[in-house]
This record gives sequence, structure tokens and C-alpha cells, in this order.
Amino acid sequence: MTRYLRHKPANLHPHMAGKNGPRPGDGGNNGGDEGKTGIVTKTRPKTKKPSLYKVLLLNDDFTPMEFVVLVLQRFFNKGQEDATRIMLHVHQKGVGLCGVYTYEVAETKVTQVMDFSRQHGHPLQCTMEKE
Ligand code: TYC
Repeated sequence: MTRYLRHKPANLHPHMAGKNGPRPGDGGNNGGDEGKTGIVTKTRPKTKKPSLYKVLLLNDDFTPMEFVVLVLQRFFNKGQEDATRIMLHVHQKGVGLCGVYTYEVAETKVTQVMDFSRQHGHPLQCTMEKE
């Protein structure tokens, strides 16, 4: 994969004027120069984007529509309209996307929805899959 190095813009904040050198955590590396000659090289610490996971709701014949809408609003931060649209999609197609999250957040959402549904006596199923 081709990686394009982003040019780091000068720090324009007035408090930072003339203070664009490497800072702790930059991964800066001046090649043993000890900062005496003004030669500055920078290393770029390797970062990895986390894998993402889809959280899905499954249809069933028993969970009330309004409960599913409530779940989408409460745990997936959907508004009334979006929540209703997603609920109807699941009702008609059998499965629907609630959101995309990192592994731990997705896992937490699934657990929260399953616990909440069970507490209310509904068989609503929520699952996750790698994107
Ligand atoms: N099919 C349910 C009903 O007719 C509604 C429903 C929608 C249930 C979405 C689950 O994930 C679901 N009451």
C-alpha cells in the first residue's frame, strides 16, 4: 500500500511561535546531534488503525417494534427517525446495521443490548461481525 507522508503544517498558535521542535512523545530523533547544530530528523512512530466491527440486530417474531426503536436510541444514539428506519429494515430483511465500532466497544454494545432485552423478557438478538 502506498503511504503518503502528510506535511506537518507549522504550528500557527501564537503561544507556540518558534516552538515547532520535537516534543516528548513525537518520537523525535536527532541522530545523536544533541540539538546543538540545529539538524533535526524525525522518525514516525508506527501506528495501526484498529479493526472495525459491525453491530447487527436480528429480526424475530416477538420483540415489539417500539422496544427495538428504544434499543437503537438508547445504545446506538439514533434519533427517532433513524431508529424507526433501521427497525423496519430489520423487520423486513431479517438483519440490519446498528453501527460500526472497535472490538471492545462493539462487544460492550452487544452485551448491553442482550442484557437489556432479556431483562425485559424479549428474545431480541444482537451480534457483531468483523467489517
Ligand atoms: N418483527 C418484530 C415484530 O413484528 C419487530 C422486530 C424488528 C423485532 C426488529 C426484532 O430486530 C428486530 N414485532
